[in-house]
Amino acid sequence: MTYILHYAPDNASLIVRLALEELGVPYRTKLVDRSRAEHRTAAFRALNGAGLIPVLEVPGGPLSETAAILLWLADRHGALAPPPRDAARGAFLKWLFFASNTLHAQLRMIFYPAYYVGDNPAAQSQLRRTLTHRSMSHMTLPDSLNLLDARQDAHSDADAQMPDVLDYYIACLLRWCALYPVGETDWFNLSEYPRLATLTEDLEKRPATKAAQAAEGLGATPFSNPTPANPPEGSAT
Ligand SMILES: N[C@@H](CCC(=O)N[C@@H](CS)C(=O)NCC(=O)O)C(=O)O
Repeated sequence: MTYILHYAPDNASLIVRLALEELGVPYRTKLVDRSRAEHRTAAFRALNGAGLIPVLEVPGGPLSETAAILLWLADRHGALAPPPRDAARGAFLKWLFFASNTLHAQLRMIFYPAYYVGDNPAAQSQLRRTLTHRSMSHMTLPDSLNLLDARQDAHSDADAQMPDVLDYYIACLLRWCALYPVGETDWFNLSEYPRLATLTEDLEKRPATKAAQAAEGLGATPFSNPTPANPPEGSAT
């Protein structure tokens, strides 16, 4: 079966696109028009009850949750992740879940503060300030990025040869740290995370990244020095 990726440009679906490109498996895309809030329609919710992008249609039905889709693809195609019995599998799963349930979740809070603290601008600013300052006592965005930067030590040589799905997940999260919310990204400086910066440059050399750049209008350096997406169809927000 040809997979169907329900996507919006520069949304979490980008990570799945990169994995599909890297695997070289056939897929087609179906735009979710965010400018018309298509992800909130009954038709889209029939695919993902949470109303979130991405969805990947696979032989067993529609799959959602980015990390689950990535893991499913890696296991099904036997690539882009350590296999179940590999010694590196545990650490891979730990950081995949960390990227999904901590870093990605933190980013959602600064992208959509109203979902978490309501419409009060002061409360929203406070949430952003709290999440974007280094704390060391509880996990904030810079703390999460520090941990992921340290994780790169463990396998950076292998990365340069053959990235895993988590590398692409992290690269996209770094892209969004640099771009969103527009005008409120001062807290983020990729050079403070040198091993992650190297990862972004390595991934930008790969044909999978080039394909995604063209498909979603991601500019010349989509991870290491991103510019706002200028997609041929649809909109990022
Ligand atoms: N936990 C979800 C989060 C996905 C997510 O945040 N998707 C965004 C687009 S990047 C979305 O659908 N946002 C619309 C909304 O939250 O209303 C996953 O990992 O797939």
